[in-house]
Amino acid sequence: MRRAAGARNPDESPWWHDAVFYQIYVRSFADSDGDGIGDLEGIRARLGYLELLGVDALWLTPFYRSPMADHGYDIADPRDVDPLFGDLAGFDALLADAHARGIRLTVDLVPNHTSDRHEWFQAALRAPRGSRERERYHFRDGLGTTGDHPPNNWVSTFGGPAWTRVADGQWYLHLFAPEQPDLNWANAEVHADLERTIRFWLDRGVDGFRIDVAHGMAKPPGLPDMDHGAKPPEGALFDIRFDPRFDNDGVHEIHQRIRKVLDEYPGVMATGEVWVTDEARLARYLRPDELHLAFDFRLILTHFDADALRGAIDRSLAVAAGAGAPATWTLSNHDLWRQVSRYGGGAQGVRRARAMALVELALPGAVYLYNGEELGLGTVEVPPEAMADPRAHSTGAQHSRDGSRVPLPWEGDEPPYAFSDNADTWLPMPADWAGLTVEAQLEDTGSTLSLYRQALELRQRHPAFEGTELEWYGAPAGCFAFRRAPGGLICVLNTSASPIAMPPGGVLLASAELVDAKLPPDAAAWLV
Ligand code: TEU
Repeated sequence: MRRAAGARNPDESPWWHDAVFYQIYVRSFADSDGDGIGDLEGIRARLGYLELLGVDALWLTPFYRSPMADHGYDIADPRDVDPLFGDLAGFDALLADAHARGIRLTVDLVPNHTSDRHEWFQAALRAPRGSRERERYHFRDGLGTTGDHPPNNWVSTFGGPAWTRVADGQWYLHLFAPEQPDLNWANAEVHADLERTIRFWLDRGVDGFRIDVAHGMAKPPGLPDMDHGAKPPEGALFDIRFDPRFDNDGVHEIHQRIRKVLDEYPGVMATGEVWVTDEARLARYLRPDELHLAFDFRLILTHFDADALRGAIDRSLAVAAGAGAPATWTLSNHDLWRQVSRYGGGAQGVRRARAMALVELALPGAVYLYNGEELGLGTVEVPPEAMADPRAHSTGAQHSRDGSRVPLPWEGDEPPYAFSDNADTWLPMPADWAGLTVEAQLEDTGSTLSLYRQALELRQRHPAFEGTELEWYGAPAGCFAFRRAPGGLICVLNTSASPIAMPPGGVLLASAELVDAKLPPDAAAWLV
């Protein structure tokens, strides 16, 4: 039974403990004004779809005032809506309508950096070195007699040096694009301004935040060089032992301050984008006075292999349990290849993605879906001349994130599939998506959209999903089976090449048709 937004029963666990969040990449969801770019009114007009799909909450990517160098992750004013996406009144209308449908709304918070067009950065450029204006960012003199070498050897996540030189010869730090200068979190004004932003959106009624680069913000004293030759342990990302740019201890004090503000607003939460894979270090972000949830990207980084997936699930559960927080599962977002493509693409990619949807939605904890995964969309090959991602521009087309950001197909047989009434969408839409539109899948009981709808409904209503414990069964090679306790849901995954017999029980849902009561390869099933 859906719990009404804002009306939480204090005896129950908080709503976000097992919520299904749906990430809306605002540019790509639905365009209401014909400029070929998605907007807030487009989302409002499609809330009925989201209710039908059965998600509990939305995460909107940044829709704030921005020159859009990184499509909104470069913010010039975090307390206003960019005219491209609408206005504050439109935001309030969207929020009210979402709540009226029982859907909560969370928004993106980007504390690590601003846009280079933010008034603070513009003032810093005009001000002299050593000024209060420059103190809000990381300005430094360069190395060498003429100062024309960057202050240290850090590289930007988007490629190239993490430093850009300004007119008077100083350099400023940007861990992302040059248009995204890093804020100096040792500066009190920076703290005060984020608090203002948090209160601004909470006072309007949002239910929480997704915090961008939540392992960033704090920088090590003295900004020591990174060791470009050091290799973090297999699978690890941004390991502080090898990379001083991220996951510095000072970040936790920042999260504690954020949490203090959030705690003044009952029922609100924050999920951190924490690209830290070391278990103990990740768990620190989930301490009771820090983040409520933190994405664990292990599942995304794991290939379609039952043993490897089981290992990833176990590690995520252990981190969460150790921290006393729910696990936070996700299989895709706007930065990564869509799961259909990661698992091999084509029909096989779709089969595997459907199987993994059932695995993910069977797990205890919170789940984040990324818009379009419920349609089985793959990552699209965007022609180089159409690429819009700053990462593609600085590091090459193979690193473009555009292919996972193509607008969603709603209806009809050809682009723009009712995403917009303008055929010139901000990224071109493929000609072969007619079979993948919402319209084409809605009435088709075998469609991926129908699978997600059924799965979400069962997850929300069926008592088998109760409880936070998970027990593994013995299973044939290439397969796994787990049971939720005390609810009793059994989830079986087959990544092997042969059909497998299933444990006794009635089948609630399967990602593929059973063959002689056996689960085919590249499939998962739920039983009770
Ligand atoms: O991403 C931050 C981030 O750490 C990712 O770029 C990560 O390195 C990558 O996905 C791993 O492959 C966030 C946003 O999600 C992204 O869209 C922004 O471009 C970035 O921050 C800067 O704000």
